[in-house]
Amino acid sequence: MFKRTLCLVLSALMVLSCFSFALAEEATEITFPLVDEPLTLTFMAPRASDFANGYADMKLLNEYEEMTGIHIEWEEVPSSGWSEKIQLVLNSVDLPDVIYSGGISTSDAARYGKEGVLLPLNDLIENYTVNIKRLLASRPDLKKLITAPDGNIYGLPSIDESLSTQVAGVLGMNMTWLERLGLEVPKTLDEFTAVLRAFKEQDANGNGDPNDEIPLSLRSTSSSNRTTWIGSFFGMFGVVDDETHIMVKDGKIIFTPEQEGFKEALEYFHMLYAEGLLDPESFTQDDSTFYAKARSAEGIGASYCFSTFDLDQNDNTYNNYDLIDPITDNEGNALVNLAVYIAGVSQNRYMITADCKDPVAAIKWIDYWCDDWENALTVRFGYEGDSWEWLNEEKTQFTERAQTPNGDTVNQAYVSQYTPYSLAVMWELQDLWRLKKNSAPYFIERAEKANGSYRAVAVTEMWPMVAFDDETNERYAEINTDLCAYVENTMCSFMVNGFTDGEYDAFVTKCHDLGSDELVQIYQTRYDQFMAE
Ligand SMILES: [Ca+2]
Repeated sequence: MFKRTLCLVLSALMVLSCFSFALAEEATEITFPLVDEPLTLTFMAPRASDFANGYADMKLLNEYEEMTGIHIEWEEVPSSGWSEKIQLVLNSVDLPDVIYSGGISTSDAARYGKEGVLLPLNDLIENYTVNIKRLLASRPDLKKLITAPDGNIYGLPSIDESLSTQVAGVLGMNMTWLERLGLEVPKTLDEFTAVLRAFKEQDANGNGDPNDEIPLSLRSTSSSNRTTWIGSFFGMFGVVDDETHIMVKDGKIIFTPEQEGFKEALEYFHMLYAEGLLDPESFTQDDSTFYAKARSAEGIGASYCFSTFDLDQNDNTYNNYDLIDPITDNEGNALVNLAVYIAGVSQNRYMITADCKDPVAAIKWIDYWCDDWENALTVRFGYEGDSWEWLNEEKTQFTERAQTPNGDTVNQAYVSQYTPYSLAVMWELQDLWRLKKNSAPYFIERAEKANGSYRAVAVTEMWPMVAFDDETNERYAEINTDLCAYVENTMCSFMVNGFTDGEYDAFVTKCHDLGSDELVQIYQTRYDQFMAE
């Protein structure tokens, strides 16, 4: 499809070039090339550890280069080190033209925008985009969410409103191990613990070595963000957590370490750690290490995962993983976290810096991929007819294919030869996802499970991750940076080393000393303002 579009566009262009004056009117379609003279732009972007190719070698991006006349020099940063690196870059004099896919917080975007490091995109969107302008007009909720307190938009979001992205994480379990040991799927906290112990003690992977099982392994999002996944588990104790350590309950902002259940959750995970039930690498391993374990003959017992991700990444040679319902406390209550305020919106995934050689070309470059239609699917999944396809001529239904025509399995590694896949910046809105027929059975099962048993017990309120005004943001950053680092380090230390009641009290006291009450007030004021808008 992409090639066909390219040919159509190129031939249309030859005709159109004679009448280029007509394009001075408001743009209603995108015309190529995007520039009159060849242009080179530098894009800084995160590279996932399991990318088959770098951006510069991705076929789709290379074809787009011919189409646009814009050569991209990609400056890749390993995903795991993105947060640290991008802060250094934004504080340096050596800025790329565009910051692609990796993202920064809304408050950082507002601050760097105010400081003139990032360009406001409002006029560029208004005057030079087709898709972005149209979609923002149709989705005022999105526009409100991505607009900084000063009225400017400093970053474009990447949007994936597929139903499977609604909740923060789902629990995957090794069904092969359960069957081998004749165990039932656990439903309560006690049953879950009993299963983990059985995994450890009864040679669950069946290799004759009773000491090599990893009953529970967790992913570590990044070196500065090691507890996001484990926070999803805290629902078994009546509280959920993420890297902000801020939640909303009955309209009130709450600081999670002060909530009932938080301490019990840390005690529980320390118990798992001390008994050898929790993978010691849970807070340090990157995705490739994690997935290698899950796919290996030895396998893992359980983990939290994205609902659409297979823990074995479509390779069930040794182990068959499946999703199970949320684990409840022993009274039958469960709680899970939502992914984000508007499900599937990742903010500030495309930012143009003050040093950009050609901001107009840069905004046009991304506009093409944000069409909420075939281009959005293409940049995410690859070519139509290869890794996904329309099921009828009217294009009212599409499906992801399990295999390409070559017989290759369509998985992340395959797709990432062609496109940035999950790191692509695209706008896939709900209306597009409603056209999808799922081919791989686990997609349907997982989406249903996530939207059934998980969504049913998900929190109903959430901090919308909007930015603060400049003055507030300075104070917010002063408190938040140190406080979050302290909470994060202490959580990891408590789970690994254990803690006494006195040490926990000292932890909460130190959080107060670091300004947790003022931080809650800062969030509350902005939350009230946002809800009233
Ligand atoms: Ca074993």
